[in-house]
Amino acid sequence: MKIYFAGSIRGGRSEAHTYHHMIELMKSMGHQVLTEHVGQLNLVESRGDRQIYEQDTTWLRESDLLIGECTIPSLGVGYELAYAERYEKPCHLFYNRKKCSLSAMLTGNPYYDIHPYATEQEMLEKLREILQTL
Ligand code: 6K6
Repeated sequence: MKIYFAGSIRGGRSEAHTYHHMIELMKSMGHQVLTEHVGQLNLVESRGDRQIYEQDTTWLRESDLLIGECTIPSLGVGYELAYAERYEKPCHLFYNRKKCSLSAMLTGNPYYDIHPYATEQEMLEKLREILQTL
């Protein structure tokens, strides 16, 4: 499956290690992660914003599903989630319930499959379970 992984970049990088572990799990199960750079720990922005927007929206349209880690509020991730809904991509959203209270615009929208978690281990187990059913 082609997976679009969404996680905060300019919104803040304090959960980048979690993104990295999620992406490693998806790849280890044979999936293609289109946005692997989101999990890079030392991320260097080299492209212009227009190019980023065009590439990411193209990848979103090409993807089979979106996996989002939403603990850190990010305008870019919020935009991607609405875009994915518009193109009817299945969306599984994760957030650490000890660190944030997710926006009602996501938790109130039945389109999204939302998975609150308390530990990274618990979240990775749930992610593995979801990927096994694909
Ligand atoms: C180069 C290497 C790593 O990052 C860059 C340049 N920046 C971006 N590259 C690719 N996608 C991006 C970049 N900035 C934001 N995005 C997309 O928006 C990602 O797919 C993320 O899921 C989301 C993050 O949005 P912000 O608002 O937190 O930046």
